[in-house]
Amino acid sequence: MAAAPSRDDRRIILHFDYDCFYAAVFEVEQPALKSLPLAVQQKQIVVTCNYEARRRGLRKLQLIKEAKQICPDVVIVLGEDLTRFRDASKRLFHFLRSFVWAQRVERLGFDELFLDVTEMVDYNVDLLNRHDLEHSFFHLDRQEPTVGFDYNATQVHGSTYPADLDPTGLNRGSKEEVPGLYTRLLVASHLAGFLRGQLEFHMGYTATVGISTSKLLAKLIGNTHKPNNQTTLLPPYAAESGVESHVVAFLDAHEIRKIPGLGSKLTRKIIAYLTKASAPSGSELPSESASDANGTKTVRDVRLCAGMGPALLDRILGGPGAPKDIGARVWGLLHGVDPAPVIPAGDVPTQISIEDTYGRLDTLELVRRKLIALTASLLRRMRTDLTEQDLEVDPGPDRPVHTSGGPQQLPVRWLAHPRTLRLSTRLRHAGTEGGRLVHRTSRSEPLPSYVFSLDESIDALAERLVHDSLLSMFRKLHPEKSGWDLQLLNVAVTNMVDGAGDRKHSSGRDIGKMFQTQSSVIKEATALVKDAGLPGASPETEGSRNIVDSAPGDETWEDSDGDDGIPCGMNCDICGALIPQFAREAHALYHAVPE
Ligand code: TTP
Ligand code: MG
Repeated sequence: MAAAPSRDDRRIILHFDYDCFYAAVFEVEQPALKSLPLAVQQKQIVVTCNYEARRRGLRKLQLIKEAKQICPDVVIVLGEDLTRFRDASKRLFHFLRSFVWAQRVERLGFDELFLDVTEMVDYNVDLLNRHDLEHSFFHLDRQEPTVGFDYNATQVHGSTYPADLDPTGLNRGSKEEVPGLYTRLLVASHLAGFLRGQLEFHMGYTATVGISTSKLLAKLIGNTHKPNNQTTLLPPYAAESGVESHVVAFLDAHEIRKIPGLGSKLTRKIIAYLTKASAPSGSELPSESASDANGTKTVRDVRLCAGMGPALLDRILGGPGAPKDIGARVWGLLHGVDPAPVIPAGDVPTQISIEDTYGRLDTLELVRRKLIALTASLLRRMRTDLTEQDLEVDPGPDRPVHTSGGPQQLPVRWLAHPRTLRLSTRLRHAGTEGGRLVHRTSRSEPLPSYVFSLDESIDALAERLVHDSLLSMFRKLHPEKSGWDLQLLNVAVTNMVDGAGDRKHSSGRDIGKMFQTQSSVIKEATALVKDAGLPGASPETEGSRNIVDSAPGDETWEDSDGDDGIPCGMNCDICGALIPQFAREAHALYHAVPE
């Protein structure tokens, strides 16, 4: 067996997974649902259910019919419209990110986050008073020494792996490891506990958190204690005289297909090889199809297979299209070595657009109604994507317990102001203009600043924007009174200008004033919301014009779902809908089950 790959455990990564996310979104909207068994339905499937339902025997990806048999009083809510989940996901992302220095937070799907808290943890480890660890203070802000929370640095917060380790026997900085890995993970565990408390107190959501030194390990270790819990993977991470690496011990029991980054194709090839290798006459490298590649194999099975190491993995997995270092990379993953960085999500999208297609749209009244509906969706997306919760208010106690009555609401402010409003249309039958085939036509005009008012209802603002701007833009695009047969309408805001001059970007200064509870701060924050978009947002007098798009197809146009910063997933082969990676399994079932 080849040597274990070398480790680099300088980073500290937290993985957040919100508990039964879709169900939690409904529970936050209607707290009365919390005590009832609740299932979220897409087509005939329970995509998720709350823990009360799970206690009564329901589980994710069950048929609705089955769920009703097992638990006749289950409350079923429809979850096919993803808007509320996307909105909640963004709110939670902005909230948690505001605590993290340099905003090093990556989103994975709607309900998972990776936080790189290395800097915050190292800063706080340096400040520990070794003589009085019990009364430690975690600094959330380098500039404001009073901002933070008290904690007891003699013990790890929450669950650990292994569960029953005597901390006095722990390696606290041998040559093989990053010095003080234990202390750094311990300090990180308190930060994780604090963030979970804040998430629950302010937003009403609980999460399951993993604490380790890479995205892979943080994600996997988090899964070990669910829900509303956290787990720290304790050192030693590298094997040392007489002591097994906890990383290896932890990963060994995992099926290889559960290792993030391995993917189903690689997993199949490895299983095919192992199956053949363990057969009595197995000598040649087997072809994937020639053997039973459906069995399950653990990380341990692979690690201990004769001759296993980067070179053999290269032979098993290499081939046309495979990365050159595939063997070393996979060998690393099997040992929990995952150098993938936490990639911060972009702050705000460059534009937001909403569109819909229509079977028949040939009167101005119909166009007006459709425009109002699209504009209302657009304004809702703007409020979700372009605002953030203002944290300059009292965050409550350090680890508050969320009681009934819903989360504490924080005021919001605009992060950016789009300056331009764009309307695009597509006729059912492409026309020609100047001899070119025309697919879409667009018109852009300055976006009126009243749309940034957070006091007015979205419906009222949508009507006003359609009445004042979009209808006249439409008439300029289609001067004929009728006779057009529209297939598509798209309303967009573009030309994004950073609207938060007061926004603090790095080093946790967002929360600099967070612990100041004076009402003056709250008043200031509220005033900010009211002002946002008014002085700064007077639209530039950009020339209004019709833009003709003569691209060969519509693929050059932004997808209405594509600019939200979530890894997009793939288009479904059957219905063409864009399905996030995590939802593909459910979506396939969705088609498989009769209406
Ligand atoms: P998960 O994190 O798998 O599930 P969960 O958050 O509901 O439950 P847990 O507490 O066990 O983590 O998925 C996140 C959300 O994604 C889930 O609430 C519903 C949705 N989802 C789908 O739409 N399709 C799927 O196949 C799965 C698994 C989830
Ligand atoms: Mg989850």
